[in-house]
Amino acid sequence: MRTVLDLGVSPPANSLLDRPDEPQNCFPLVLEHCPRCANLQLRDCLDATELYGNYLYVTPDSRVLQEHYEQLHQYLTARGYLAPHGFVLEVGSNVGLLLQYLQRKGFKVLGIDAAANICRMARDAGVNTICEFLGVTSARAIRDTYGMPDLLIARHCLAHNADPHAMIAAAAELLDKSAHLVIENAYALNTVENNEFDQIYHEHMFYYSVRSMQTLLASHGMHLVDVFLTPVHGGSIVFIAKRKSPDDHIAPEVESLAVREDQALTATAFERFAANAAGIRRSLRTLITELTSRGHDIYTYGATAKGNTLLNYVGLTREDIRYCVDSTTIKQGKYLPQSRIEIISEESAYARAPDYFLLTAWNYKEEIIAKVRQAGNRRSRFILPIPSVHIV
Ligand code: DWN
Repeated sequence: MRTVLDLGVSPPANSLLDRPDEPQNCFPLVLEHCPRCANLQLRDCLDATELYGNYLYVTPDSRVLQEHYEQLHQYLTARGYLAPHGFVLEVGSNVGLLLQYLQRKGFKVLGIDAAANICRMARDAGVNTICEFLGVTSARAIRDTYGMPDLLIARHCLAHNADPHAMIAAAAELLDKSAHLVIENAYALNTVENNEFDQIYHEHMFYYSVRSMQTLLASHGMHLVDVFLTPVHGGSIVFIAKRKSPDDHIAPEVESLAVREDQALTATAFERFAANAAGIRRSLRTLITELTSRGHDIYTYGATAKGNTLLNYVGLTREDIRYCVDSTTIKQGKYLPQSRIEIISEESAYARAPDYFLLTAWNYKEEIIAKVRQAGNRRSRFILPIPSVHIV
């Protein structure tokens, strides 16, 4: 393994604090690359209960994500990976927004998620959700109770798993030879090429590429039949896999992306990625110091996991940033880990608008800026940290 970027020690990104003076555990955050299996991964993986025991990330009900669900639905049905009225099982289903969308489209749905507090919210929203980690045992129980799904989907979930082999082995238990496994994660190529070092946090244990996904699937008798790229979450890849059959059609995009990775994910690229992260740290620190010294007030927008990596790596705290704005009610009133910035609602922020928002939910840039302007705030400007520091 070779170290790509060492971000020091920090608390888990979603370990929000009830009080600003609350002590908290910090852990190393080091990204490494394995030339043998092409994996980009964390050197140290935290225990799942430390990360997901009482999980505070709730999928936002955003226009961008609803459009993404529609794109997923269109792609999977148009290419024959999902038949009408099929049975969809989602792993890491959170509060069930995707499953609610598919339910409205006539599919039979079931969720499985490890966070008990989140599962309760999903069930309250009418989505049948099992509170478990997906493994071979829970897979067999699902198969015996609900039957075999036509499609198993894991959106931004496999990478959050210290043992991806356990989840792929569980998928192999659940899928017959005609069913498909859909895995969506932040794409390693986007992370490295767009300087998205803030995607590095303890939940993101793996940063998958076509090459690394193929290696993982092959050890379970599965392979990729298709892939497609989407801009959500700063650039994600949707892998479509199944149990290997000799007559499977493999979309040409699988190999063409793999070849592009061979040219892009090089030692030089990793060195440039680390240097650019350091450059963003310098630029953002300088800008914030300059703005605050001139009496400007700054809030962050989005109590995001990636925002905590950004703030903690740059060294920004509640001394620099007055508030963090977030639409998630269970986050409001809490404090960001390490920076200890108080989280307030959008409504409170609009009532006392800052000079600048540091957009730590930059992946929703258009949606959030439009929301702020529609709320009547034409004054605040937005600092975007990725792919380089700039103001809009
Ligand atoms: O992999 C993961 C991705 C998919 O989501 C998880 N490990 C954790 C999480 O990462 P994140 O926290 O960086 O994700 P988001 O979806 O970028 O978080 C957006 C945050 O911004 C949410 O807390 C909600 C908030 N938000 C808001 O306040 N107003 C979002 C929108 C769209 C808004 O209008």
